[in-house]
Amino acid sequence: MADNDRAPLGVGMIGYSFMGAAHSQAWRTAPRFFDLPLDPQMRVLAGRDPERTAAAAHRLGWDSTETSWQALVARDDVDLVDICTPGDTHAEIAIGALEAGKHVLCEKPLANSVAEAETMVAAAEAAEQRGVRAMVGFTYRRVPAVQLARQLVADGRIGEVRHVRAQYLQDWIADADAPLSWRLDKSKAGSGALGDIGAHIIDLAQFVTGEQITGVSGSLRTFVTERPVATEFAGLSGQGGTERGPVTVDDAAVFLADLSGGGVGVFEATRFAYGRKNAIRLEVNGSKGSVAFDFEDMNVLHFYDAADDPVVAGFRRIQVTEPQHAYIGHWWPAGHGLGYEHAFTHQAVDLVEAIAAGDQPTPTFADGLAVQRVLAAVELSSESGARRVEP
Ligand code: SOE
Repeated sequence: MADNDRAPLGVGMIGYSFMGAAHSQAWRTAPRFFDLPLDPQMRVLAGRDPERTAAAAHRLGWDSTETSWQALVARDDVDLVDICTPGDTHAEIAIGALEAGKHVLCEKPLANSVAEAETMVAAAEAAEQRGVRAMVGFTYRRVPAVQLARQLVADGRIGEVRHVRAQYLQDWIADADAPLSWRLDKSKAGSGALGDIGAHIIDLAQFVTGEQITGVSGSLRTFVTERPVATEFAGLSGQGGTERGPVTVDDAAVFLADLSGGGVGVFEATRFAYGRKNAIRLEVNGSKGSVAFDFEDMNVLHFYDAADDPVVAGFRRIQVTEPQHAYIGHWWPAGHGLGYEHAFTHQAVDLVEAIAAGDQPTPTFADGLAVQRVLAAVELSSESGARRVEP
């Protein structure tokens, strides 16, 4: 039931795998830990398989189901459409929902191409004129330690940005016998490590520095070119059969980047870093100091102030768990820490608050398009051998 003194916000979600589960957790917890101006109601989950969708709706906490995104979007009790599907469906669903007057939250990357992303931005800008909002799901921005890093840079605490060093390291397909999934199929995912996890570090670098990537020189690799076809798959793992199929995306992406403030960046996204399960590392070196974040120690930010007394200078290990830090006051006492899932809750909170205030939530679809342009520039540089490609 909707909370009596707050207007309901009917939510419909499409897709119920890894991201669907993370977003469902966010919709369940957001109104219970944050005083929201609207009351999110988990109205409907859409999936193609009726039985599996019904089971997922029961497990994840959705009131009803539909077997098509069109039926979900058409419902009068849906005010916001949450897209948790592979990238090949983002454009048609987001544009359909925006044109139907529904707010949209779309998982990253925004689309599988710059052209698609441009059509989504156009639809979002037209919908904004009617008070309809759209956000793209770069959730790592909403980790409190990342928020603190951005604040320190914005406050000039590290001076002018000279270096960005960004890595996103996973190993879930380092085993050549790990089966195929939609993330390894270009027609579904658009690209491999580059778009799936490289997109995150591109957005993080631009978010924390407040600068844009203005040129890249990149190289993509596919180490394993065919794999067993999956007989079952969930999240990031599954079972393969005897049939084999082609890998049509990159396994790893590395690139150099120019930053709009004159600095330089080194980026690495791979699914073959054995031992690294979800290691996101960002270090920004400036003219007056540095900040460094490692998702494997996600409640901590390291900060170096070059003005410190050399006798006692060193990286400060800041526990970002004080009530003064972003979002923390709504959760636990100092030192208890947050997890991967909390950034999804923060994402839902910020979206609901923006909708209620009539503000534009961030990251916008235009922010998503900016990331898409960098992805395309890295792909072009890798394919052409061009030393520098502008996004
Ligand atoms: C797989 O790499 C994945 O699920 C990404 O798609 C998500 O965006 C990331 O948060 C976790 O890993």
